[in-house]
Amino acid sequence: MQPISRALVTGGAGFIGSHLVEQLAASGCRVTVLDNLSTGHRHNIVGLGDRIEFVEGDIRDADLLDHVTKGCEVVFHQAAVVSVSQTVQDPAFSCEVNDLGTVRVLDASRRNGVRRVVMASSSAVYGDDPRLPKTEDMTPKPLSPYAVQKLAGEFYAAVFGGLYGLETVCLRYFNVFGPRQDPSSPYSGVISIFMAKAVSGQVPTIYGDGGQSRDFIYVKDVVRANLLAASEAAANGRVFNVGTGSFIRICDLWEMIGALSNVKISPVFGPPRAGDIRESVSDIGRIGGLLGFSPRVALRQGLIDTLAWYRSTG
Ligand code: UD2
Repeated sequence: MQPISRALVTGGAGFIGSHLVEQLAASGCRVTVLDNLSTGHRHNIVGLGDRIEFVEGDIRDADLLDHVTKGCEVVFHQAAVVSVSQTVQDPAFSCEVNDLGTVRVLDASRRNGVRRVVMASSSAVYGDDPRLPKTEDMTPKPLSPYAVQKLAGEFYAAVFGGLYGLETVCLRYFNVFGPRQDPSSPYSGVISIFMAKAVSGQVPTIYGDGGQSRDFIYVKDVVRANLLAASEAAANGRVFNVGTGSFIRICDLWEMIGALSNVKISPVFGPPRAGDIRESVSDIGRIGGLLGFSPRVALRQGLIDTLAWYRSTG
């Protein structure tokens, strides 16, 4: 992998962003973190080294973006309204952040000679297409403002490549988990919620019958996918799934977390969540073939490491 000398990470104080910042700084890269701290936390990047500059601000601020993209080789665009439900409740606000903000990131990048922008997209763009696994050439069927916004970001990325020659790569994340994922909202990732319940001996709620499946990928593997996307020539202009190609059902997930944390708590079952997708699993042939990516952290090991982190902070 080519070393990156200078990078901007939008949303760098958030869950995925902060792991990316940590890895970039460890490889010798100078990193600017742009985060408005709406869901990120300063403490996520404290102590990660003196190569990191933190700028508190918003991706809708064009002047600020102009300033922070100057001299950057790569921009990792992670900042977004990440809750699907929040975009359902407030489509206009989330459109401003996720669409206008993304256009501003791309625009500042091309004006300041950034070589490549790596963008966080989502498996949400597939909607409930019943065909499995999800391959990048399926026609997207967005079911929420969030999915539309992420898909629009992908199209803008392609257009900025075609019109201005800006290199872009879009990564469709499946369900990402790991340390620093905040369990405090009802819309937090299920693993963060289940971990918090297991650590505090509380009863989890499973929405629906628990038979729904997800492809969970450990955050450090997602970081590696980002670094490959930034450096590999073959990535330019492409969209990639970032998952493991495997899945687990939600009821089995709770059993596994219960066993790893030595708790025997039966979950309660609530009504299915509106808009919940039943089955989700990625095909990772494209990212494997073009970028040589395959996940290294098995679900069980990732859960063990994540549990240790929740124990240490809880
Ligand atoms: C994930 C992403 C979302 C979007 C979407 C694409 C997260 C946090 N969200 O949403 O941003 O990309 O994928 O489709 O990664 N569940 C329970 N009990 C709980 C919490 C959740 O049963 O306390 C279930 C939930 O009903 C769902 C599954 O667990 O079936 C996963 O839920 P999630 O919120 O972690 O992620 P998801 O797939 O809805």
